[in-house]
Amino acid sequence: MSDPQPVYLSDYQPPAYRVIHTELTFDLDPAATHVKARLLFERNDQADDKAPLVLDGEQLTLISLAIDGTALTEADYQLDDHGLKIHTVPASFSLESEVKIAPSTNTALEGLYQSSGMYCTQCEAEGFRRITFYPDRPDVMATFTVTVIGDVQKEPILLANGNPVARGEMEGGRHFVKWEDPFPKPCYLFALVAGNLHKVEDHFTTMSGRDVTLQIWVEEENLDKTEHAMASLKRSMEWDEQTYGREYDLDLFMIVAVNDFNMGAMENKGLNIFNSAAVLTHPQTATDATFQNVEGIVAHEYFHNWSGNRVTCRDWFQLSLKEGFTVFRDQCFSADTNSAPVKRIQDVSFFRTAQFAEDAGPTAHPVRPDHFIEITNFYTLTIYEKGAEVVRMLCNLVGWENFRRGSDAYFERFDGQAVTIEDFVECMAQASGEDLSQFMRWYSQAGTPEIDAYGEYDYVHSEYRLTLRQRTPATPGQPEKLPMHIPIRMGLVGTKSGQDLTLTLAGEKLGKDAVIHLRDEEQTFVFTDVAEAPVPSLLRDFSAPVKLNFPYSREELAFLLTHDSDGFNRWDAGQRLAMLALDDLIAAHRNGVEKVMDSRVTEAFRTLLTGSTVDKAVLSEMLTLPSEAYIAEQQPIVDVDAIHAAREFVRQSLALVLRDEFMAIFEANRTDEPYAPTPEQIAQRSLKNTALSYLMSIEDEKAVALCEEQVAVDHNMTDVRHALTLLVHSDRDDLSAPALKAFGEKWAHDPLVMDQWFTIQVTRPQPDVLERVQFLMQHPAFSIKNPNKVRALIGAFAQNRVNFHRLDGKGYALLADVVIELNRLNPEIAARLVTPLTRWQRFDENRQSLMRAQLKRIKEEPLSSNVYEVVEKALA
Ligand code: B3K
Ligand code: ZN
Repeated sequence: MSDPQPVYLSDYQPPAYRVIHTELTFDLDPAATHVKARLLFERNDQADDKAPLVLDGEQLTLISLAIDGTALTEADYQLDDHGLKIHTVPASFSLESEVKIAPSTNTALEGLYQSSGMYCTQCEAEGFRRITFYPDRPDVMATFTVTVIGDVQKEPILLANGNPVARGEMEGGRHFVKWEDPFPKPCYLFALVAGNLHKVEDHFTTMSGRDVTLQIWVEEENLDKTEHAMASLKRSMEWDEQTYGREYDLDLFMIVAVNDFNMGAMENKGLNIFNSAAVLTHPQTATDATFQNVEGIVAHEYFHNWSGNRVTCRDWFQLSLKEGFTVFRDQCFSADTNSAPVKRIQDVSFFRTAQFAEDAGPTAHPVRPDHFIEITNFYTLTIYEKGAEVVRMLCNLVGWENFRRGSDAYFERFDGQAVTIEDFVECMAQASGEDLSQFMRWYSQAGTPEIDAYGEYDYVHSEYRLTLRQRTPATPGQPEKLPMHIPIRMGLVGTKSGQDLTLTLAGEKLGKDAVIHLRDEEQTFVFTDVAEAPVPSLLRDFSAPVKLNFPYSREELAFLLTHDSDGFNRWDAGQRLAMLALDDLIAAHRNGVEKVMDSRVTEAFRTLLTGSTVDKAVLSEMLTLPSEAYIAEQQPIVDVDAIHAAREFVRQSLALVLRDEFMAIFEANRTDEPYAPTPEQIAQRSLKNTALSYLMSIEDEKAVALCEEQVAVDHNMTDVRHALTLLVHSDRDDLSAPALKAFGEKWAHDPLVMDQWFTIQVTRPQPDVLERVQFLMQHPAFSIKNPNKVRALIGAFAQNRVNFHRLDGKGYALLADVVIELNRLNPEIAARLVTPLTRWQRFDENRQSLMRAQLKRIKEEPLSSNVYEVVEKALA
């Protein structure tokens, strides 16, 4: 077997034939579904008239093939594992084919598969080729007519994209529904769902007065868990009209919840398919975080109707064109709907932990990669989140009004087309008159730019000189980097007044908060008329996805923490201050020296806890220490134990000194109000539970009692889960064991709650976790074939830093075992799961060799192209 080969962006060729119309008939059967296709093809003008017809097709059993009604013989075509080549075809013709597929044995969850007895599809990126022979590429867009035939009893509901146009009974207890989608689409947006589903229905009137029927389809027991998703959908539809002028286009919009799904959800035209974890909520079963996540994902998939579906990608290298833009859109929606600063803090804090790590590791790639082996491996934080940061920078660079005009132009000019990132950026350049040529490097250069900054105040001339030097580290395949165009939003905060000072640059008054543009490797910005010595507040609101180093003193950080007018940077100053203290403690731990708490951190926390200025949700974020994963990101060599010990020491020191203040915060934020996922309540719960976490870090007797009380409430999973987690993660097994048992029994029937039950247990710091994982893998609620279970148990364990990185290497071996098994069952999930092992360079030599040994063991296996690509890069 030869190694899988990459495809290159530079090899892109337009298709020789396009599909004008696609007609499909599915005769459903678990082991032998028959798919008939009638495809109307036309040769493109530019194509050679001798060009063969090349169709993708994988794991299909070919039954028949005909062109314009004439059956083809084996001499007319060539068939292999990846598709079909028909040697000669006319300029326009109809291709009729019939194939057989087996949904019940499809464990990869790509193409047509069964989940809890229901049929469903996942075609992005290249799953449609597992359904029928087709030019499976996004630049082939066709209208679709789809007939679904199923069993009246087992599949009373038969869904596909678009509008239902016919239905009827058939012989043998079968029935059919015929669907038509009038909007030309690439086949990755095709969807089919069939099963015993129940719906909740609502309506939305669009801005032009059209009535749209909204349906959420679920298993019967989940009918009471759809309210929040429906409300989120309606808010999203309204937001996209008001913010982008985008109206929904069909008369029907459907969401379906399925239990087995590789990702969060999928934006199939008119028929979004969701992982049940990304759509179902109920106060009793879902936490605040889940409520907010559901809102964001519902919005994201809905927004794709324009950014992705009406205007799609020319090829998969352009994936961030739809994903980066759509993530930016959903982030703005959530910011508008909830607390904007908290949304930004949470997004950035995740981004700086996880995307920075990706950008610094062996799988680093640009926002627009130039080659890949397996596109499924490129649904990454770089494509999604860094892509969104790049669109956010564009928006800030050209200003919202120009951005909106650029986006209108983009949707109008390219409606019904498959386009490139250049097309998008060009619309923004035209709308604003800005030169975005240097900016385009954000799409082609991988790696996180680092900026070293320093400033000097000149008392004599009242000048502040700020020097910025940028550097982007080498990444695989990209040893040399060019300077980026980096927008830096900033202010100068006067140390006397505590106020933002007016910024005057080269004689021009820029206001008190302005954006400066770093374009060269090194630039000095001289601010004049600076009346008092300032502390610079740089990269406000995280105006660019970069690492910024400024030699702040702890006093300066404490000053910014209370005086910065930018909420995001106030939070960031607190994180930086905590990081300095943590660095000292990590060093102390490593050197076996007694740990001493930095009183400046304690005093900063005291000010936060007793002051009244900050809103509760922001306060809760400010009281939260950087995560172990984020701290690790900042270290040259990751010492998991020292990081854990240092962070615990800070938590406990704060809790000991500020015990009464934390208790007062807890008490002040308890409420008897019935649960609602409102921003006010979420903020209050978050603050209260943060306080409880601190108190539990010292196992304060009263806090333990409060946890026991909170774990028993019945109407509020946020509180229950938090309290249960604190008990399980404490040393009070006498209390946590019965609580876990009761919880597991109470929720045995609910897979989404059982996922939480798994995660709570395998994220605790105690050393028994590996054995627990092994034990729980045998639990009846666990299944290796269900991606949510794998994420909840194995994925969560791999994030448990002290336990996954055990010095005996057993954590790594366990992960490798699961990867090897999943490589056969579900390569997409296997390739994702292996990620923590690929970060071996970050650890000490001992762990490095243990991690590499497991990667090598995986590489010995006959590998899917997915796992092959990741492991190959990791060992390169
Ligand atoms: N577009 C889908 C991606 C699914 C691909 C999985 N292989 C999810 C989203 O971004 O909306
Ligand atoms: Zn998306």
